[in-house]
Amino acid sequence: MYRSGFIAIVGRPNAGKSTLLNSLLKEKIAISSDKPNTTRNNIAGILTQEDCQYVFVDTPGIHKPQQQLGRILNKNAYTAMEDCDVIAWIIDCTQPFGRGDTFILERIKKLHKPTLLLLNKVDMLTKDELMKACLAWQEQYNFDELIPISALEKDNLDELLRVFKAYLPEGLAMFPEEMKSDHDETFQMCEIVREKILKRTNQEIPHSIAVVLESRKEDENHMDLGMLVIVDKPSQKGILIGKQAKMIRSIRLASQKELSEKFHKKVHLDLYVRVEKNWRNQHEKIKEFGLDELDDND
Ligand SMILES: Nc1nc2c(ncn2[C@@H]2O[C@H](COP(=O)(O)OP(=O)(O)OP(=O)(O)O)[C@@H](O)[C@H]2O)c(=O)[nH]1
Ligand SMILES: [Mg+2]
Repeated sequence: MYRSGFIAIVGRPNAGKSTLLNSLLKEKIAISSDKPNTTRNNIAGILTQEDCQYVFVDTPGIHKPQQQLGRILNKNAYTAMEDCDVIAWIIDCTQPFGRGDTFILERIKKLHKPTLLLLNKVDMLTKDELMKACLAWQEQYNFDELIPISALEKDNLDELLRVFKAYLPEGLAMFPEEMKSDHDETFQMCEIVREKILKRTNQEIPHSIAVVLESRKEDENHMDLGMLVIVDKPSQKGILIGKQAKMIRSIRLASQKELSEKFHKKVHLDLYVRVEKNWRNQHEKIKEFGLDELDDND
């Protein structure tokens, strides 16, 4: 019997959703970082096996929104939960159940779908601590399964796949076997640059940037890319460029390196920084930067 279906990977920011997606696919599909709300779009990772096609959907971390962008990020995650066959709620098991979790749990209760709780980051806990965490989480809800994993160390992921399969409906593959993700190259390129920025900046800057591809020219061995980095305050532009342009240079070089590796070509990247004041509260801008894919104007 062939099985196929959608598994929504949801949870609070920083729980390890994107790391898990990449570990399951054995390929970098989504960017990750230690900054909350790294992921902004729903990103499918498709794993096709002999008797099963898993469509994992990485989602933005569900959080208390401060801006319109935040509300749209939550909406993206909620939509994935509504559209999936199985919910994989991933939690950072070094953190106790908190207020942020109650919002997610309320949604889960309403959906009446198979829900697996993935206790992630077990590499940070002793066996005793893990046991206590499992007991504490079990009290919150009647989960179909509790599975301890380490997305980073790829611990217990074979077991996780085995369990997921049991909850997927019978059905044919929905995507061609060679298809690994539902996002195009432009998206992946911009995300690589955004990740390099997230890793080098702090506080408001990681949340305030957007990256847009302006130009792409290439031949067999070379690729010339021009990208726009949007910030939402003039002061952020200075920080991003840095003293003697050191910061932007470091972002550019690290991005070029990864882009060259990924696309098997020598990449030359130009970066321009532009201020779009308060863009995170403007729906038109959010859409323009590709962050509201659902576009139902709420
Ligand atoms: N020790 C440990 N760290 C992990 C594990 N999984 C993820 N991390 C780290 O946790 C941080 C957040 O990981 P992400 O995968 O970006 O988290 P996310 O849930 O996608 O976060 P958002 O996209 O912001 O919602 C990164 O620094 C990861 O390296 C794990 O199993 N063990
Ligand atoms: Mg993520």
